[in-house]
Formats: sequence, structure tokens, C-alpha cells
Amino acid sequence: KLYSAEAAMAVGDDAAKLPEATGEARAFRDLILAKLTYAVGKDPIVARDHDWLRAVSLALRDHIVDRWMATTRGVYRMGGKRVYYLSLEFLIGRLLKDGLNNLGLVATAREALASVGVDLDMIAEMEPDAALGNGGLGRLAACFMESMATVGIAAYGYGIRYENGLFRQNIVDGWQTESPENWLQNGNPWEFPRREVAYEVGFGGAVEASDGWDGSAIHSWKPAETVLAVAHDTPAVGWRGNRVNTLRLWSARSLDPISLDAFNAGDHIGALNDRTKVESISRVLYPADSTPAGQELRLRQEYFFTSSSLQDIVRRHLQQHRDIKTLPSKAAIQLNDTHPAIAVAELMRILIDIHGVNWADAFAITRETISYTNHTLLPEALETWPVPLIERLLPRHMQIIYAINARVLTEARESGASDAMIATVSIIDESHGRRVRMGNLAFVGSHKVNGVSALHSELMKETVFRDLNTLFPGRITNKTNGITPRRWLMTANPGLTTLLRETIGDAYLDDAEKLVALEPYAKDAAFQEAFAAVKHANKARLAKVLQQTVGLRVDPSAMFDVQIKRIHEYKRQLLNILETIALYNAIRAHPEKDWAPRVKIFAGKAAASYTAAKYVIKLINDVAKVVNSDPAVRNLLKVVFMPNYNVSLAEVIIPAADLSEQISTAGLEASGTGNMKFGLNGALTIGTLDGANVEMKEHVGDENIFIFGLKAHEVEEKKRQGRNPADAIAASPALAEVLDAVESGVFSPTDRERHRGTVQALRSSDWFFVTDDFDAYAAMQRNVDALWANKAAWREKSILNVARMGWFSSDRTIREYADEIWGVQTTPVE
Ligand code: B1N
Repeated sequence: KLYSAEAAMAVGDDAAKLPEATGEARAFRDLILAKLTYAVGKDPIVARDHDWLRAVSLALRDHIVDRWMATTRGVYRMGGKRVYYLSLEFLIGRLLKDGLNNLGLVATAREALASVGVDLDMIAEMEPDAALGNGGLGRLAACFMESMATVGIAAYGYGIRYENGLFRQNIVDGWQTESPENWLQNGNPWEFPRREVAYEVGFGGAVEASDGWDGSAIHSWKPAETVLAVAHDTPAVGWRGNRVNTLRLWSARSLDPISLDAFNAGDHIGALNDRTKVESISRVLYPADSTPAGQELRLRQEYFFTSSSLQDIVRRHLQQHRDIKTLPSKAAIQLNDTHPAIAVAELMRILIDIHGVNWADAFAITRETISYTNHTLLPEALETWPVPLIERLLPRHMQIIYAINARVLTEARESGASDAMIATVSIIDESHGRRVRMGNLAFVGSHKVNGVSALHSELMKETVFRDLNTLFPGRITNKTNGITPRRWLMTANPGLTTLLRETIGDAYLDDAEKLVALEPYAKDAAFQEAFAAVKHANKARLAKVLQQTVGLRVDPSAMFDVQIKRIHEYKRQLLNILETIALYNAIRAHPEKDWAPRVKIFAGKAAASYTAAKYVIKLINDVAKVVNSDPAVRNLLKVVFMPNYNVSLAEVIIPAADLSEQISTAGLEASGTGNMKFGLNGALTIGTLDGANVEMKEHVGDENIFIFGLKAHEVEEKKRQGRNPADAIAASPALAEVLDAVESGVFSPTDRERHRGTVQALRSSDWFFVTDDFDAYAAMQRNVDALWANKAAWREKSILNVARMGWFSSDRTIREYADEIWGVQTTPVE
């Protein structure tokens, strides 16, 4: 043996004082030391924290790779169907702790590192977040990757390897500013570049038509530009490491790395500019959540990753099965929203132009292979592209889209559709200039189309897809979102995980629905104490982070009332902060009442160009400044905005929350997934009957959730009738007082005009029904206070939330997709 751990440690005098690792931990320690030496190139006595992080990640990666190869070999041998999840976003976060957890190596790694004087938790926190997504849609894709591996599906995720993921949010004088986040700067131990897996993706140019042998037209697209898509693979580990799937992310490379003509002509800088332009396709994630970017570069990103992924899928299929016509029985392609919807036209192009399949067969293959998930109905959020843009960038696809549309409209006509119906089912929107509706393209090219909560799927049938639903009845189905309990319970909340194991055993680890075994303990005084102690420890941990990051001291025994998510008008952080002001007023007016001490915690990013959302952040910070320095409410109310919300921060905040704010305008939040993470960690929800809140209420029981406000159909009804927000304001003295204060600059003494615009928007239009719901929300918050005063009652409901949230595991969601959309087998829950 060239190298021994003992020899390495003997160099340091401290070595003797370190705890000995034994058994598995000893072997893991030796592997870590070997990685540190031979892969990182560092002597243990000079290694820095980053070196240890890299070494332990590489050591874990070896364990993962063994299982990865076994999985891939197994899939090939079985010759079964594969699932392909196409998503422009994967909001992954960190991978070390989650990988260790899924391989059952957390304790081993901790012991191994301790034996060389390194703290696992400390170095794990140095790992940068992979933030290749904006919010719920991207995080859902990451949960699905983990669940697909867990329930035994041969799945590939396909997306873009952005060099810069979501921006870093800085709070400067209460305002959001953005800076780029360079997650790859210290290298990425989890990915494997596959230079040999590269595809050409074309843009622009023209379509040439010629006659085929039977007189039919043959179309050949001659792109003007070509970009190379290079694969980078990251293993996706399932629970207990039973399976390891692949996340394949594409990076754009110039085919001709420097333009040789320009270079030889002496234009050295210009020669590199082309390369920079081409490679900008995978440079940065569009920071828009629930709003389409509408820029040419975004369309290029969408086509870039869709085309390379489909080329890869078809290559793999032909290599193994030879016959392109068997594709639907061997591949299921799921479109995560419309971002990859061009797949419908691209697969048709590949089948017809490259593989010579006739139109009817090509369309049948396409439709049987593809399915589409819709994640929002906000009209301004539905993707459409100007016809001239698609014509210029993807001329052959535009022809195919017209041809698909002609057939759909003919079919509609034959089934007696009116002109109005023809106009709404058409892939081309004629009402705002000519635009391609990507949702309609995805719909007609899919055998199943799903929403992400029961309410949302019903609203799909009544609103955006009403006529398409009539034309293709049964195509729309519901698949209520879920979250992976491995990351959101086991990794994020080890204290609760351990308590649950001690109480109900291990079965829930493999089947989250077995958490119901906890129900009998909900009233048990001893269990309540232990449960509350775990929550308190999590709150103390968050309090420490608050002190370190924003310098605010909070009392961990106060109620932690949390709203963390993207900042959006429809999510109504404004409703929350206005009610906070009302509470502040009420406490000052009646300091003698026994108020429930609260810490109001906010976090979330606003899209860089979303002015109204940025003012909400500023208002929260303005209110925080006034409230936190007012001795009149000192121990009763604190307000804090935590900067740079991301997956890792969520993992610290959620286990520490008592109250979860899910207060979107009813009908507008497609599902929500944060709501589920909070419930699973024992927070009670205050929320509207929106998205998956509706189903959470059904599962946890009406008495264990605080529901308030207008329902989706009531919001619609009010919109139809036309309402004046002034009426709601006049009817609510508390709201009127709050609005007057904000408007007159009570919270912005250095710029009294600052929040005038925000208040006037509420007075004049209030698109998101903040004024309508204010009183119901405030009243429900007082019910929350009352329950908080009864510790045993609060804890009982909190425990029942944990016990009844198992259904919201993404394992359940994925099994439904597998059974009802993809037609693939899953391993049964034992
Ligand atoms: O998708 C999540 C849901 O839980 C949320 O309710 C929903 O708002 C979210 C364009 C989106 N819908 N649409 C987007 C993201 C990025 C983008 O460029 C739209 N995100 C959602 C998971 O189903």
C-alpha cells in the first residue's frame, strides 16, 4: 500500500487526540484521504475546508457511480420503457447531504471526517447551491428526479447546464439588488462532462423541398447557424441507493471555436465574439418565475435543449431497438410546462425529414410519446412566440406547426365547432399580432395533459383549455404535486426524523403515508414535549442564522410565522405585511392584551425587472425597521426579511416554522409545494382555498388548518360584476388606517412618497383582491393567536399535520404519472 491513513495522520501531532474511526467509517475515511491526495492533490495537513468538501464529495461519488453503472446496465438489459423529463429548470440545491442520506452514509461520513478533525456539517454548508431554476417548477423537477429513482423508474432528466443559475439577491438599504452567482467557480464534483455526446442544433436558414420517389415532398432544412450541445451528466440517487438515474444537462459550444477566417484576417477579438455569442445560449437562467421572458435568446435556449435531448433520445432508441416506430412503447417524454413544447414540431421533423416516416404515423408516434404538464393559468404567463420570429429561427418547425394546426382545425370544423371555438383551439393566436400558442401546440401533440392540483386541473378545463378539452375529452388529467420526504424531512430535519423513528419505527422512511401511525401520539403529553423540543431546537438554529445574517435577535419561543417563496403580486406578500402593520397598531393601542409573541419572517426573490415586487420587499424592510426598534412592541412583534432565499435557506427555515403563509388569491397558485414542506415539518397553514391547499385541508382535516378568504369562483364572480376596492377599504377601519399610514410615509420618513404607488394601486384596481380578503385574513390570524395560547392544542394539530402529510410525497405523484401517463412499471411499496 503506497499510502496509509495512519501515515498521513501521524504527521500531525494532534492526530492522537482525534477519535478513531472503525469499520465502515474507517474504510470511508481511507477513501476520503485517497481522494484528497490523488484527486484534489492536497496533503491532509495543509488541506482547507474546500479541499475536504471536494474529497468527501468524490468519495461519496464513487459509491454512487457503482450503483449508477449497475442501474444503467440493468435498464439496457431489460429493454424496458424509459421516461424522459424535459425541463428548462432543475432547482437542485446541494447534493452532499442528500446523497449521503440516500446511501445511508451520513453517520459513516460524520465519523470518518471526525477522525481527521473535520466537521461534516460545517463543510457541507460550503457546497454551493445548484440553482438552475426559479422556484416551484424547477424544484418540482428536482424532487421528481429523486422520486423517479426511488420508485424504480428508468428516467433521464434533460435540461441546460447554466453557467450562472439564479442571481444572488442582496438587500441594500432595504432594496433588492442582483449579482451573478457563480456556482461552478470551485468546480463541480457531481458532474461528468461527456465531450463525445454532442449534437448539432441548427438555427435560421431555409427549407429546401424536393420530390420523393412517390411524388411526395421531401423537406430539408439548411440552417444558417449551428451550435454544438455537449452533455454533462449528474447522477440522481434514489432512496437507499436502489437506483441511480441520470440528469443530462447541455452546454452550448461553438462548432468552430474561433472563427478561423476572421482570425487569419487579423481580427482576433472579433473571431472570439462569435464564439461568445453562440455559447451565451447556456450562459444564464432567465430569472422569470411565472412570466415568459419573450426574448429571442430564451427561444434559442428552449430549442437548443429540446433538440439535443430529442436527438439523444432517438439515437438511444435506434441503437437499442432499431425501429423508430416502436418509440412510444420505449420512451415517454414529459414536457415540464411549455418551455420544451417545440418538441412536438421537432420530433415530427426528425421522424418525417430524417427518418422518412409519413405524416400520419409521425403524428401518432409523437402524440403517443409526448405528454405535457401545465403549471400556471395566469394569462400573462402563457408562452406565445411571434410567428415571424419562429419563421426566421425555425423555418421548418413553422411549416410543421401550420400543418398540425390545419389538421386540428379541420377536425374541429367537422365536429361542428363555431368560429369562436376555432379561434381558441387554433395554435395560432390572431388577436395580438400572429403568435404561436405554445400551450395549444403542447396540448394537441400530447396524449395526456395534466395540471398540478385538483383545483388547477379543473380550472384548466374551464378556462384556458376549455375548447380543447371539449374537442379532446379525457386528455386533461390531474397529478397533484408532491415533495421528496428525503430532502424535506430526513435531510432538513434530522431531529424530527429521529424522533419519528423512535416513536413509530422505520416503515415511514420507505412509505411516507405510514406517517399516519403517528396519529395516536398527537394527544400524548410526553410525545408532545419531545416534539416541541425538536421544534424549539430548530427554531434556536434559525434564530442563530438570523442573528448572523441580519443581526436581529429573536426569541425562539415566539411564534415563527413564515412566508418564503418568489415575490409576486398574486402570492400576496403585500396582504401579509399590511396585516402585520394592523397587528402592530393593535398591539400599541392595547398593550395590555395577551398577544401571541410573533416573529414575521419573509424571504424570496423578485424578478429583476418586476418593479411592484421590488417595492414589496422594500416595504417589508421599511416596516421591519420601524417595528423592530419600537420598544412598545419589543417582545411581541419582530419583522425580518432574510436575503438571498434559496433551497439551502429553505432547509433551515422550514423545520423551524410554526405558521406557514399560503395566502395567494384563490385560483391563481397552480399548486404550491412549499405549503407541503411546511406541513410535513409540523407548521400549521394559514391559507386560501387555492392550489394544493384545498387537498391539504382534505388530508389534515378542517380543524387542523386555518382557511380564510374568497374562493376561486367567488373571485371570478366579483371580477365579472366589477367591484370598487374603496368599498372594502371603507368597510374596514383597520385596513383604512394601515393604508393611510403607508401612503403618507409613516414607514418611509426619508421618502414619504415611496409607497404611495403601491397603495394607490390597491385603491384603484387591486387586481389580487388584497382589500377584499384583508378582514377575513386578519380575523383568522386572531384565531391563530388563540390557538397558540393553548400549547397542547397547537401541538396536537401540528403533530396531526405531520402524520397526515405523507400523501404529498412526490413518490405518490410519480407513481400516478407512471400508471396513468407514462405506462411504466414501478417497484411496489412493501
Ligand atoms: O409551478 C409549481 C407550482 O407549485 C406553483 O404553484 C406554480 O406557480 C409554479 C415560467 C413558471 N408555474 N409557472 C411557473 C416558471 C418559470 C417560467 O419561466 C413559468 N412556475 C410555476 C410546480 O407545479
